[in-house]
Amino acid sequence: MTIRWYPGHMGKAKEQIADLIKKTDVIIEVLDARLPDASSNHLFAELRRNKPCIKVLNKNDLADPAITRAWVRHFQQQAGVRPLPLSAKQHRETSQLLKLCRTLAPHRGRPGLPVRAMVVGIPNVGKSTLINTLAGRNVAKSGDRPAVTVTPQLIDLKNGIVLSDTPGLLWPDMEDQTGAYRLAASGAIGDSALDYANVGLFAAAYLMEHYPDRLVERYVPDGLPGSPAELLEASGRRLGCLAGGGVVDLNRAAEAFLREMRAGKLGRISLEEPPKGETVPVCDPPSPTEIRQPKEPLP
Ligand SMILES: Nc1nc2c(ncn2[C@@H]2O[C@H](COP(=O)(O)OP(=O)(O)OP(=O)(O)O)[C@@H](O)[C@H]2O)c(=O)[nH]1
Ligand SMILES: [Mg+2]
Repeated sequence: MTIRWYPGHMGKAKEQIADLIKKTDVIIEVLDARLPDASSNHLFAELRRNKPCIKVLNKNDLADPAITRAWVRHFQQQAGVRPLPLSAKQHRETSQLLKLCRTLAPHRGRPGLPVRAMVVGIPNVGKSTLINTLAGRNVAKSGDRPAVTVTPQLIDLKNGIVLSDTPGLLWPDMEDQTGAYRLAASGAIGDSALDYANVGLFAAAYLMEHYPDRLVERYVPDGLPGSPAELLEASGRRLGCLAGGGVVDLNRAAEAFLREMRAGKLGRISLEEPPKGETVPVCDPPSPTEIRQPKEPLP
């Protein structure tokens, strides 16, 4: 099944963002650290032109640390881009972002002349959560489903920085269907536009190839089965997704499997890696705070 999701409010939001960007000093593009390329909307690169851009690799607490380090090196090669992995719920990590905003807009940040930073990204990557953490209170509505924010909102942090929260934006033609399936697996696509069984099979196939031990540990102690469908059947049985007669309900099994993966129950997992064989120029390594791992044990 082809995945495409471009609900009505996104067209209007695109125009509003294009307008707002003219009065913006720094663009904060929030990506999902588990799928930084699939969660990049190339429209933002076009709209921002030469303005400085911080690419926040959010949900870092859920992503594979080694792969995130490789993505940081990848983004360091892009002109005008500063990558910053973090977890939007962690206040200490997000404060780095404000420092970086001030550094990138040195001509502003004074009373009456605040740094104007716009937070953009695809749906459900954590834009509003990030703003709430930076503000220290719930000023923007957030929730665990895509398209919670549908209109832009300005938030004055009263510390020389004004943020704008914006609706998550996708693109109408999803030609890259592998990317679309990664987005769906991560939770960025509305339920109405996807078929859970297919997305679950896609995620199961990827995890069987890249993280087989995690699957064995959680669902199949006797060893990996031969196909993604059999894996979903085994996980569905473990998670109690049964239809009549003790048969596993594949749709429910796929939904439960994705829910577990998204919540980090399988440990820290990334769904894509930077292009192989990339020549990485010698440059400053990411600062310890950029690659610091959370101290909490894996779920
Ligand atoms: N584990 C984890 N969850 C996060 C993080 N940041 C946000 N979330 C969760 O991701 C979900 C989406 O967060 P939102 O802040 O509403 O995302 P958004 O980008 O504003 O989404 P839209 O408004 O729909 O575009 C919520 O359930 C958040 O709790 C993070 O760093 N780690
Ligand atoms: Mg939002």
